[in-house]
Amino acid sequence: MARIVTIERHILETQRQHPEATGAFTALLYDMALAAKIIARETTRAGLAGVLGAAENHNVYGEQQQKLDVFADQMIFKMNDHTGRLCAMASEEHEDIIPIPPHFDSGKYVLLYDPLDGSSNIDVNVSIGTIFSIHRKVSTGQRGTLQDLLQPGRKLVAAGYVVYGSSTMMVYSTGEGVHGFTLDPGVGEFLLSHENIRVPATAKYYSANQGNEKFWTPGIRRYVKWLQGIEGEGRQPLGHRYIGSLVSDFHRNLLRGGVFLYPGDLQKPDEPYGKMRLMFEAQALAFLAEHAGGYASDGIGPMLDIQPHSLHQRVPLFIGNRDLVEKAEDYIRRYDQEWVAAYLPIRSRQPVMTEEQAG
Ligand code: P6P
Repeated sequence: MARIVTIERHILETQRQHPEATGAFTALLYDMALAAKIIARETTRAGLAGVLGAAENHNVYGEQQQKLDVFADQMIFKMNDHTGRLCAMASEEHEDIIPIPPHFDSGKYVLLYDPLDGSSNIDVNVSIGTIFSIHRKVSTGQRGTLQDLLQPGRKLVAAGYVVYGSSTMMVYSTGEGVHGFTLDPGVGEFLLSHENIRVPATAKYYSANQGNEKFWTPGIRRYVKWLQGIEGEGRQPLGHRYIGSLVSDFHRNLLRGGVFLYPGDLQKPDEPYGKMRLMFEAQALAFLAEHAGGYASDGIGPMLDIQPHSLHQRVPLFIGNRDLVEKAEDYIRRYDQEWVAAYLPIRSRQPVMTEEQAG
């Protein structure tokens, strides 16, 4: 009989290799797994429990919040606010840093999360996902500050996602490989199903919203033609797969090989950075991609080396097989100087923090 490894057991075994790691880190990952099980249950019942339909309030991007969004956001907060493991949190659904309530202890990690990415897909029963990442506290004060959140991805201690699809899977890494667990609803446990995931050397797919082609820069247009085997000598075309739910597109490309791209463009010259959120989507997935042998870039350089300047900073995202992502950087270097000139000054902005926020 195959070894049955629950996520708890796997986290503990991984942590044993880090004697300096306290149980807090293990428990924090366990808490995320528990939140995922509860969100999975609600997601499955979404069509039935009257959870569907837009909530009256909107999120910071002006997007109508789906009730399941609100539920997932609150679930993750309530699972983590009292444990004493975190000194602060940040959510894609909240404009500012989420402090730990003063009557709870403050801990040595910060948690950033997108509670339910792709929420516009809820009503049409398309897979959606939760994305999370964990940084160590670096500020000197008692409680967490913006300085603890605005760290480059290279400093992450862990990241992961949950994909609520045909089955519910949780994929995470603490820097020791990328591991996938599938939820056995009968038992209510995540069981190890994909140990040490590596991006396949040969890619099968590219993922892009072709509906945006009219707005793409010259370099991106040529790059996608290259992916399609139209440009470039004798290339085999990649299949086009685009679900419109980042976690699902990323997950498929991680397992089958491929590249996901959401480029910036010059529709609005002062907003050349595209749609993806650095702190709630791109950093976490870039951490996983690199630890699975892949790579992630904003088209200029490694996503993990970008020094964030604001919590809701958006970045272009190219992520998947390293050779495919680096090819995107080549095309941008060669053909998109105008776009680069518009984007670089924004990319290199310094964080704006008050004395207190700088910890
Ligand atoms: P578009 C969902 O809203 C999301 O943030 C990601 O999950 C997804 O990859 C992307 O937006 C889809 O965006 O503009 O192609 O619909």
